[in-house]
Amino acid sequence: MQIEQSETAVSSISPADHSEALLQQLARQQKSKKKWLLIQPKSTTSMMVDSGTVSMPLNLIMVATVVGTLFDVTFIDERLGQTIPEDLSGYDVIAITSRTLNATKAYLIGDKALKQGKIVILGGVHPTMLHEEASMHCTSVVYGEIESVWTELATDVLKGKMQLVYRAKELKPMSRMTRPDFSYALDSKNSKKYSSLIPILATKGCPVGCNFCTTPTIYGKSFRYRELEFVLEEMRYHQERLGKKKINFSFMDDNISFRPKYFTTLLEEMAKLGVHWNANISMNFLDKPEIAELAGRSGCDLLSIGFESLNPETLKSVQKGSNRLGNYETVVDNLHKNNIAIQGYFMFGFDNDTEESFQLTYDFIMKNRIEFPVFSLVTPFPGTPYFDEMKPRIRHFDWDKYDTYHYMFEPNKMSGEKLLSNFVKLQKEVYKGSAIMQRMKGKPLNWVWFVNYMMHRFTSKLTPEYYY
Ligand code: B12
Ligand code: SF4
Repeated sequence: MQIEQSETAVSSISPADHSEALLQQLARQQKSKKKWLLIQPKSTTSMMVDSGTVSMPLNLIMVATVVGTLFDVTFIDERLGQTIPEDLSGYDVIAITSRTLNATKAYLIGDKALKQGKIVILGGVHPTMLHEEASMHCTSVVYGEIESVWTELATDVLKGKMQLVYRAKELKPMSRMTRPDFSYALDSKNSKKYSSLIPILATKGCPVGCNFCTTPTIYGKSFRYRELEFVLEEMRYHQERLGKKKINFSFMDDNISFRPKYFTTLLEEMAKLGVHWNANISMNFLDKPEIAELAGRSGCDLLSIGFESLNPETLKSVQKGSNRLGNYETVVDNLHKNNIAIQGYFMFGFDNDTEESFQLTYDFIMKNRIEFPVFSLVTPFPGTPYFDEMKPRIRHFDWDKYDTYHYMFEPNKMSGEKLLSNFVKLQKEVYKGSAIMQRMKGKPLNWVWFVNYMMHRFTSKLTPEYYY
């Protein structure tokens, strides 16, 4: 197939060329529907993030849902052991999602598909942040969400005339977001390896603006949300599909509590549905006991909180304005009183970190009985202000290592060796049998115990060499 590619770096699409009506007309003229192969590549990381039970990729499911309105879709998730065919002749478009940790893999697939003359589309966080790099391995890059550029992208696929980058001038309201069609993932081979948690999205964006996070760069200060009724309708749909009330949902939102009124109304409504849920959340208003009480009543089992650091200077340096050290213990206490477990994220390797930082963190975790502590090494992701600041000091630009478990730069107040030996020691200490018992005793017998068991096995084998 002959694919034309415009010379312009970013599409400047005129509404006349790309109206919805034109798209529908072109779609009707397809002799047979064009075939898209959507791929979730598996990274090479040896850490637990991409193996064993994996979460359903809501990003690719949403892409499939949008693409499936006009085209035939085949869905491949390499993390489930599904393989990409060598011969791609059965497909017209190969569309790949990529974060930084699987960018190298995504590029390899893209290169192979280009050699076979396919339209190759790259999307996801990494191609968005580094669209010039990504465009060397594809026909087109989608900047940010597919929904906001779909009319243009689909029209061009049908015309066989692609732009280098599709970037929306303005983001579409989330009210126009279609309910994700999970059958793409659930009907695919080995789907039993997916976690039973159902990913769901109520809001997008986070205006907090931490300098190490990609969200403010991609979506700016925007914060959008779906009408509550759509979110609840999606929950009811899954309850009916699975024939039970108690469904476990996992919110994929960047910061679900950013609009307190929206969040508390959502929780009130969820309490009536009898579902269970977990989410990423920033701690800014969890210090209010009534919010934690409402979260518990609405079925919240676990909240993932980026504590990041116990050092106030560090919190200031990364512009994590939502974290107040003085509130940490109150937040934990409020959640625990309502039987909400905490997945606490802690980062090490900041310039202000010293050996003492590890002991402080250990003491905080043990005293406050944090159920599921997650430790990562500070990783400046490309495209963020933090990456630009740290670039001269970064040790490698091999994207396979951008899984937050690699030693990226030497902090100012500690050698790399000391950083890693303390990092390993802390994980082993927190996940040794007696420490697990101290943190978990009396807590509900659920998957959080299992995670601790898995982490125990995993951390007992860790050595500093893992992180180089
Ligand atoms: C929820 C979440 C998780 C969940 C679930 C992940 C999952 N299975 O999807 C959990 C907790 C498991 C997780 C884990 C990790 N995460 Co995370 N996570 C997120 C978060 C907050 C939301 C992702 C999401 O699902 N959003 C909702 C979906 C619908 O939106 P979306 O992903 O943006 O997809 C849209 C567009 O990107 C686009 N699109 C996406 N793919 C494609 C493909 C094509 C072809 C097209 C056309 C368009 C397109 O259209 C989609 C639909 O609108 C993001 C922040 C963010 N906003 O991206 C971080 C984020 C993706 N995570 C990040 C990181 C670092 C991690 C971990 C390494 C953390 C860790 N130490 O364990 C692991 C790695 C997991 C993995 N294997 O990828 C980073 C990645 C940075 C980077 N440059 O790669 C992010 C961006 C946060 C940050 N720090 O900036 N994460
Ligand atoms: S609070 Fe979380 S989602 Fe918001 S900018 Fe900071 S790291 Fe990103």
